[in-house]
Amino acid sequence: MDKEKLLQIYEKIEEYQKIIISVHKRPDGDCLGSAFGLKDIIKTTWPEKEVYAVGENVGYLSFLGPVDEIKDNVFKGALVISVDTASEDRIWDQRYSTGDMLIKIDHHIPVHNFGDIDYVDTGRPSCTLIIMDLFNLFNDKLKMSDIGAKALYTGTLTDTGRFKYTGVDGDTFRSVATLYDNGLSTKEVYSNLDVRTDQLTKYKGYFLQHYKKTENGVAYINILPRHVKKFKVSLGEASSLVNELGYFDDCPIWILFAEYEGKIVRARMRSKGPAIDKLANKYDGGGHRLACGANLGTWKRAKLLLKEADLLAKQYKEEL
Ligand SMILES: [Mn+2]
Repeated sequence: MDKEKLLQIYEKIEEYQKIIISVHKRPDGDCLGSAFGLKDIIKTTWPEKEVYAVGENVGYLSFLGPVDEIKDNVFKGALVISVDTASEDRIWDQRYSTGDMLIKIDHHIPVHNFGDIDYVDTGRPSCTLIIMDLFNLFNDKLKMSDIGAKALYTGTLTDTGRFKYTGVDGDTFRSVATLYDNGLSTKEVYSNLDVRTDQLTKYKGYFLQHYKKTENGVAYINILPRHVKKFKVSLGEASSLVNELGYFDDCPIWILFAEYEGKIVRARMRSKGPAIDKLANKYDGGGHRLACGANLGTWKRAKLLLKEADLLAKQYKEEL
Protein backbone atom coordinates (compact mmCIF):
# COMPACT_ATOMS: atom_id res chain seq x y z
CA MET A 1 0.00 0.00 0.00
CA ASP A 2 1.38 3.40 -1.00
CA LYS A 3 -0.02 5.67 1.71
CA GLU A 4 1.41 8.83 0.21
CA LYS A 5 -0.27 8.26 -3.12
CA LEU A 6 -3.54 7.30 -1.47
CA LEU A 7 -3.35 10.61 0.38
CA GLN A 8 -2.95 12.40 -2.97
CA ILE A 9 -6.02 10.59 -4.29
CA TYR A 10 -7.99 11.39 -1.15
CA GLU A 11 -7.11 15.07 -1.50
CA LYS A 12 -8.21 15.18 -5.13
CA ILE A 13 -11.52 13.52 -4.30
CA GLU A 14 -12.01 16.01 -1.50
CA GLU A 15 -11.10 18.90 -3.80
CA TYR A 16 -13.34 18.16 -6.79
CA GLN A 17 -17.07 18.86 -6.74
CA LYS A 18 -17.74 16.65 -9.75
CA ILE A 19 -16.37 13.13 -9.99
CA ILE A 20 -16.90 10.55 -12.73
CA ILE A 21 -15.87 6.94 -12.17
CA SER A 22 -15.34 4.85 -15.29
CA VAL A 23 -15.21 1.08 -15.74
CA HIS A 24 -13.60 -1.08 -18.45
CA LYS A 25 -15.30 -2.60 -21.45
CA ARG A 26 -17.37 -5.71 -20.70
CA PRO A 27 -17.14 -4.92 -16.96
CA ASP A 28 -16.98 -7.71 -14.40
CA GLY A 29 -17.97 -7.84 -10.74
CA ASP A 30 -14.72 -6.30 -9.53
CA CYS A 31 -14.93 -3.43 -11.95
CA LEU A 32 -18.55 -2.49 -11.28
CA GLY A 33 -18.06 -3.29 -7.58
CA SER A 34 -15.14 -0.85 -7.41
CA ALA A 35 -17.07 1.85 -9.28
CA PHE A 36 -20.25 1.57 -7.21
CA GLY A 37 -18.29 1.12 -4.00
CA LEU A 38 -16.21 4.23 -4.59
CA LYS A 39 -19.25 6.20 -5.70
CA ASP A 40 -21.06 5.23 -2.52
CA ILE A 41 -18.12 6.20 -0.32
CA ILE A 42 -17.87 9.63 -1.95
CA LYS A 43 -21.64 10.24 -1.92
CA THR A 44 -22.04 9.08 1.69
CA THR A 45 -19.13 11.21 2.87
CA TRP A 46 -19.94 14.29 0.77
CA PRO A 47 -23.66 14.21 -0.19
CA GLU A 48 -23.35 17.57 -1.96
CA LYS A 49 -20.85 16.26 -4.52
CA GLU A 50 -21.91 15.22 -8.02
CA VAL A 51 -20.73 11.64 -8.50
CA TYR A 52 -21.34 9.37 -11.48
CA ALA A 53 -20.40 5.78 -12.28
CA VAL A 54 -20.32 5.41 -16.06
CA GLY A 55 -20.09 2.24 -18.10
CA GLU A 56 -22.20 -0.67 -19.13
CA ASN A 57 -24.92 -2.49 -17.19
CA VAL A 58 -24.43 -6.23 -16.85
CA GLY A 59 -27.47 -8.41 -16.16
CA TYR A 60 -26.21 -10.58 -13.32
CA LEU A 61 -24.72 -7.54 -11.56
CA SER A 62 -27.80 -5.33 -11.83
CA PHE A 63 -28.40 -5.71 -8.07
CA LEU A 64 -25.43 -3.36 -7.55
CA GLY A 65 -27.35 -0.57 -9.25
CA PRO A 66 -27.58 1.00 -12.70
CA VAL A 67 -24.71 2.96 -14.25
CA ASP A 68 -25.22 6.66 -14.88
CA GLU A 69 -25.80 8.10 -18.32
CA ILE A 70 -24.27 11.53 -18.68
CA LYS A 71 -23.91 14.11 -21.40
CA ASP A 72 -20.55 15.09 -22.87
CA ASN A 73 -20.45 18.44 -21.11
CA VAL A 74 -20.58 16.77 -17.68
CA PHE A 75 -16.95 15.78 -18.15
CA LYS A 76 -15.93 19.41 -18.23
CA GLY A 77 -14.11 20.27 -15.04
CA ALA A 78 -14.60 16.79 -13.60
CA LEU A 79 -12.19 14.49 -11.83
CA VAL A 80 -12.29 11.18 -13.71
CA ILE A 81 -11.30 8.00 -11.90
CA SER A 82 -10.71 4.86 -13.94
CA VAL A 83 -11.01 1.63 -11.96
CA ASP A 84 -9.79 -1.91 -12.67
CA THR A 85 -8.49 -0.97 -16.14
CA ALA A 86 -4.91 -1.58 -17.28
CA SER A 87 -4.81 0.46 -20.48
CA GLU A 88 -6.67 3.50 -21.76
CA ASP A 89 -8.10 1.75 -24.83
CA ARG A 90 -9.96 -0.58 -22.44
CA ILE A 91 -11.79 2.30 -20.72
CA TRP A 92 -15.49 1.97 -21.45
CA ASP A 93 -16.25 5.68 -21.69
CA GLN A 94 -13.72 7.11 -24.10
CA ARG A 95 -14.79 10.63 -23.14
CA TYR A 96 -12.56 10.15 -20.06
CA SER A 97 -9.88 12.29 -21.66
CA THR A 98 -12.16 15.34 -21.73
CA GLY A 99 -12.21 15.59 -17.94
CA ASP A 100 -10.07 17.95 -15.91
CA MET A 101 -7.94 15.32 -14.23
CA LEU A 102 -7.55 11.55 -14.49
CA ILE A 103 -6.73 9.06 -11.76
CA LYS A 104 -6.08 5.40 -12.52
CA ILE A 105 -6.76 2.87 -9.77
CA ASP A 106 -5.94 -0.69 -10.76
CA HIS A 107 -4.47 -4.02 -9.74
CA HIS A 108 -3.51 -5.46 -13.13
CA ILE A 109 0.07 -5.72 -14.27
CA PRO A 110 0.43 -2.26 -15.83
CA VAL A 111 0.22 -1.96 -19.59
CA HIS A 112 0.24 1.83 -19.80
CA ASN A 113 0.25 4.45 -17.14
CA PHE A 114 -2.31 6.92 -18.36
CA GLY A 115 -3.46 8.91 -15.37
CA ASP A 116 -2.27 12.16 -13.88
CA ILE A 117 -2.04 9.96 -10.81
CA ASP A 118 -1.57 6.22 -11.32
CA TYR A 119 -2.23 3.96 -8.38
CA VAL A 120 -1.45 0.37 -9.28
CA ASP A 121 -1.13 -2.33 -6.64
CA THR A 122 -0.72 -5.76 -8.23
CA GLY A 123 -0.47 -7.21 -4.72
CA ARG A 124 -4.20 -6.75 -4.23
CA PRO A 125 -6.27 -9.59 -5.68
CA SER A 126 -9.15 -7.27 -6.52
CA CYS A 127 -9.50 -3.59 -7.31
CA THR A 128 -12.23 -3.34 -4.67
CA LEU A 129 -9.54 -4.07 -2.07
CA ILE A 130 -7.64 -0.98 -3.20
CA ILE A 131 -10.81 1.09 -2.78
CA MET A 132 -11.00 -0.39 0.72
CA ASP A 133 -7.34 0.50 1.37
CA LEU A 134 -8.30 4.10 0.63
CA PHE A 135 -11.37 3.83 2.82
CA ASN A 136 -9.53 2.25 5.73
CA LEU A 137 -6.60 4.66 5.56
CA PHE A 138 -8.98 7.61 5.97
CA ASN A 139 -11.62 5.87 8.08
CA ASP A 140 -11.79 8.85 10.39
CA LYS A 141 -13.15 10.92 7.48
CA LEU A 142 -14.72 8.59 4.92
CA LYS A 143 -18.12 6.98 5.29
CA MET A 144 -19.79 4.10 3.51
CA SER A 145 -23.34 2.80 3.36
CA ASP A 146 -24.56 -0.78 3.00
CA ILE A 147 -24.85 -0.17 -0.76
CA GLY A 148 -21.11 0.45 -1.04
CA ALA A 149 -20.37 -2.49 1.26
CA LYS A 150 -22.42 -4.77 -0.98
CA ALA A 151 -20.63 -3.58 -4.12
CA LEU A 152 -17.16 -3.89 -2.62
CA TYR A 153 -17.93 -7.34 -1.25
CA THR A 154 -19.22 -8.53 -4.61
CA GLY A 155 -16.09 -7.38 -6.42
CA THR A 156 -13.82 -8.97 -3.86
CA LEU A 157 -15.75 -12.22 -3.99
CA THR A 158 -15.75 -12.51 -7.78
CA ASP A 159 -12.14 -11.45 -8.42
CA THR A 160 -10.69 -13.72 -5.73
CA GLY A 161 -12.71 -16.75 -6.84
CA ARG A 162 -14.45 -16.56 -3.46
CA PHE A 163 -11.22 -16.00 -1.53
CA LYS A 164 -9.35 -18.84 -3.21
CA TYR A 165 -6.87 -17.14 -5.54
CA THR A 166 -3.28 -16.06 -4.93
CA GLY A 167 -3.06 -12.67 -3.29
CA VAL A 168 -5.76 -13.27 -0.69
CA ASP A 169 -4.21 -12.55 2.69
CA GLY A 170 -4.92 -11.14 6.13
CA ASP A 171 -5.51 -7.68 4.66
CA THR A 172 -8.26 -9.14 2.48
CA PHE A 173 -10.19 -10.38 5.47
CA ARG A 174 -9.49 -7.28 7.57
CA SER A 175 -10.99 -5.23 4.73
CA VAL A 176 -13.98 -7.53 4.43
CA ALA A 177 -14.51 -7.18 8.20
CA THR A 178 -14.85 -3.43 7.62
CA LEU A 179 -17.63 -4.11 5.13
CA TYR A 180 -19.57 -6.07 7.74
CA ASP A 181 -19.05 -3.16 10.14
CA ASN A 182 -20.69 -0.92 7.52
CA GLY A 183 -23.88 -2.88 7.10
CA LEU A 184 -22.93 -5.62 4.64
CA SER A 185 -25.65 -8.18 4.12
CA THR A 186 -24.30 -11.09 2.10
CA LYS A 187 -27.68 -12.69 1.53
CA GLU A 188 -28.55 -10.43 -1.39
CA VAL A 189 -25.11 -10.93 -2.92
CA TYR A 190 -25.30 -14.71 -2.90
CA SER A 191 -28.89 -14.87 -4.00
CA ASN A 192 -27.86 -12.87 -7.09
CA LEU A 193 -24.57 -14.62 -7.84
CA ASP A 194 -25.62 -18.19 -7.12
CA VAL A 195 -28.21 -18.50 -9.83
CA ARG A 196 -28.03 -20.18 -13.18
CA THR A 197 -30.64 -20.15 -15.92
CA ASP A 198 -32.02 -23.32 -17.48
CA GLN A 199 -30.29 -22.36 -20.70
CA LEU A 200 -26.88 -21.95 -19.11
CA THR A 201 -27.31 -25.16 -17.11
CA LYS A 202 -27.96 -27.06 -20.31
CA TYR A 203 -25.10 -25.29 -22.06
CA LYS A 204 -22.83 -26.30 -19.19
CA GLY A 205 -23.65 -29.91 -19.99
CA TYR A 206 -22.52 -29.32 -23.55
CA PHE A 207 -19.42 -27.45 -22.38
CA LEU A 208 -18.32 -30.29 -20.09
CA GLN A 209 -18.67 -32.79 -22.89
CA HIS A 210 -16.76 -30.80 -25.49
CA TYR A 211 -13.59 -29.49 -23.85
CA LYS A 212 -10.26 -30.83 -25.07
CA LYS A 213 -6.77 -31.28 -23.68
CA THR A 214 -3.42 -30.73 -25.36
CA GLU A 215 -0.64 -33.28 -25.13
CA ASN A 216 1.19 -31.57 -22.27
CA GLY A 217 -1.70 -30.33 -20.21
CA VAL A 218 -3.73 -27.38 -21.41
CA ALA A 219 -7.46 -27.90 -21.07
CA TYR A 220 -9.38 -25.77 -23.54
CA ILE A 221 -12.63 -25.22 -25.31
CA ASN A 222 -13.56 -23.38 -28.49
CA ILE A 223 -16.83 -21.50 -28.27
CA LEU A 224 -18.47 -20.71 -31.58
CA PRO A 225 -21.46 -18.41 -32.10
CA ARG A 226 -23.59 -21.28 -33.35
CA HIS A 227 -23.03 -23.24 -30.12
CA VAL A 228 -24.21 -20.46 -27.85
CA LYS A 229 -27.06 -19.57 -30.18
CA LYS A 230 -28.32 -23.14 -30.04
CA PHE A 231 -28.47 -22.99 -26.25
CA LYS A 232 -29.70 -19.37 -26.18
CA VAL A 233 -26.90 -18.16 -23.91
CA SER A 234 -24.71 -15.10 -24.35
CA LEU A 235 -20.97 -15.29 -24.91
CA GLY A 236 -20.49 -13.65 -21.54
CA GLU A 237 -22.53 -16.34 -19.83
CA ALA A 238 -20.72 -19.08 -21.71
CA SER A 239 -17.34 -17.57 -20.84
CA SER A 240 -18.26 -17.48 -17.15
CA LEU A 241 -17.77 -21.26 -17.17
CA VAL A 242 -14.01 -20.94 -17.76
CA ASN A 243 -13.06 -22.34 -14.37
CA GLU A 244 -14.94 -25.55 -15.05
CA LEU A 245 -11.72 -26.43 -16.88
CA GLY A 246 -9.57 -25.81 -13.82
CA TYR A 247 -10.20 -29.08 -12.03
CA PHE A 248 -7.75 -31.31 -13.85
CA ASP A 249 -4.64 -32.61 -12.08
CA ASP A 250 -2.83 -32.98 -15.38
CA CYS A 251 -3.66 -29.48 -16.71
CA PRO A 252 -1.92 -26.57 -14.99
CA ILE A 253 -3.27 -24.20 -17.68
CA TRP A 254 -6.75 -23.84 -19.08
CA ILE A 255 -8.09 -21.59 -21.81
CA LEU A 256 -11.48 -20.63 -23.12
CA PHE A 257 -11.50 -19.38 -26.70
CA ALA A 258 -14.60 -17.55 -27.87
CA GLU A 259 -15.51 -16.09 -31.22
CA TYR A 260 -17.12 -12.67 -30.94
CA GLU A 261 -18.89 -10.53 -33.52
CA GLY A 262 -16.96 -10.12 -36.74
CA LYS A 263 -15.16 -13.45 -36.19
CA ILE A 264 -12.92 -11.91 -33.56
CA VAL A 265 -11.48 -14.55 -31.25
CA ARG A 266 -10.67 -13.76 -27.63
CA ALA A 267 -9.16 -15.98 -24.97
CA ARG A 268 -9.60 -16.28 -21.25
CA MET A 269 -6.51 -17.91 -19.84
CA ARG A 270 -6.02 -19.34 -16.37
CA SER A 271 -3.17 -21.12 -14.61
CA LYS A 272 -2.47 -22.78 -11.29
CA GLY A 273 1.28 -22.93 -11.82
CA PRO A 274 3.19 -21.33 -14.69
CA ALA A 275 2.99 -17.58 -15.17
CA ILE A 276 0.94 -16.79 -18.26
CA ASP A 277 0.98 -12.99 -18.36
CA LYS A 278 3.99 -12.76 -20.72
CA LEU A 279 2.29 -15.12 -23.12
CA ALA A 280 -0.89 -13.03 -22.98
CA ASN A 281 1.18 -9.91 -23.72
CA LYS A 282 2.43 -11.53 -26.92
CA TYR A 283 -1.17 -11.90 -28.04
CA ASP A 284 -2.40 -8.41 -27.33
CA GLY A 285 -3.55 -9.22 -23.84
CA GLY A 286 -2.55 -9.26 -20.21
CA GLY A 287 -3.94 -9.21 -16.72
CA HIS A 288 -2.46 -11.05 -13.80
CA ARG A 289 0.25 -13.67 -13.35
CA LEU A 290 -2.25 -16.52 -13.32
CA ALA A 291 -5.33 -15.03 -14.99
CA CYS A 292 -5.28 -13.19 -18.29
CA GLY A 293 -7.27 -12.22 -21.32
CA ALA A 294 -5.94 -12.04 -24.88
CA ASN A 295 -7.26 -10.59 -28.12
CA LEU A 296 -6.33 -13.05 -30.79
CA GLY A 297 -8.31 -11.94 -33.75
CA THR A 298 -8.27 -15.17 -35.70
CA TRP A 299 -8.57 -18.86 -34.94
CA LYS A 300 -5.17 -19.26 -36.53
CA ARG A 301 -3.66 -17.12 -33.80
CA ALA A 302 -5.68 -19.04 -31.22
CA LYS A 303 -3.92 -22.20 -32.38
CA LEU A 304 -0.53 -20.50 -32.05
CA LEU A 305 -1.34 -19.35 -28.54
CA LEU A 306 -2.48 -22.84 -27.60
CA LYS A 307 0.78 -24.29 -28.86
CA GLU A 308 2.79 -21.87 -26.76
CA ALA A 309 0.63 -22.53 -23.71
CA ASP A 310 1.21 -26.24 -24.19
CA LEU A 311 4.94 -25.58 -24.15
CA LEU A 312 4.60 -23.63 -20.89
CA ALA A 313 2.69 -26.55 -19.37
CA LYS A 314 5.39 -28.94 -20.53
CA GLN A 315 8.21 -26.85 -19.06
CA TYR A 316 6.30 -26.46 -15.84
CA LYS A 317 5.82 -30.20 -15.44
CA GLU A 318 9.47 -30.85 -16.19
CA GLU A 319 10.50 -28.44 -13.46
CA LEU A 320 8.30 -30.06 -10.84
MN1 LIG B 1 -10.22 -6.86 -11.18
